[in-house]
Amino acid sequence: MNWPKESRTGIVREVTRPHRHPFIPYTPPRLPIEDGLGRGRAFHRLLDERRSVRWFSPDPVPEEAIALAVQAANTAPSGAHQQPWRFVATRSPDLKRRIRAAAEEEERRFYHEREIPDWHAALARLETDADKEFLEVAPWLVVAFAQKQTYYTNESVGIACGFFIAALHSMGLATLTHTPNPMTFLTDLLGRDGERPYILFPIGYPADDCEVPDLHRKPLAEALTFADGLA
Ligand code: IYR
Repeated sequence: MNWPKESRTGIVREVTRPHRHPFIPYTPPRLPIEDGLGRGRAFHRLLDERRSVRWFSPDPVPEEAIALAVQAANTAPSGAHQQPWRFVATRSPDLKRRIRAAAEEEERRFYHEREIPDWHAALARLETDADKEFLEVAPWLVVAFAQKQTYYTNESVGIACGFFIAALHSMGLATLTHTPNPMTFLTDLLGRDGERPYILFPIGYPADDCEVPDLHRKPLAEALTFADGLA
């Protein structure tokens, strides 16, 4: 079926787009740049305080915090707006115990049986090992699943997870992007047939005696190149 569409120039043309979304105005008030930069600095300061945490407090975290973080994740851009993510949350001690047991089984294989020298060397500095106590101590486990392969599924779910992590941090909560490899056991344990586990997030407050490695972010000059000079 042909739908008349008025272009920006006012010319009406016929387009074949039976399922076209209706378009609505998007004209947010323009923020004065000084205010924008102020917000940008504050946002960077906030994110710069975030650290990945492996020692959690068992203190409870309300369900609403998880829902808010997923609402933030759910605003992520995605390939062809396919929104190919599903977040599955649990605080069931029994499920957490089973997830820990299955994750540790994979991690033991990774640490003791697989020969990946570069990877092991890079991880040695973080002093990680196959013990994943945090999977039972953290009050919540949330697994981000990628749904059916569509357009840019990995990128889309990755961006959603980035929003999710930032939202948790903004609420004073800590997490870890945990990816036991393989983690197909999560599909079975959480009954998500046809979905691919993407990241396992333990979520809670840092333990009172939590420590993190004294890592540093790479300098801006290594993260950003202004290519204007190349023209
Ligand atoms: N999955 C293992 C190893 C590991 C891998 C990466 I990439 C890290 O950034 C940290 C650890 C583990 O969780 O111990």
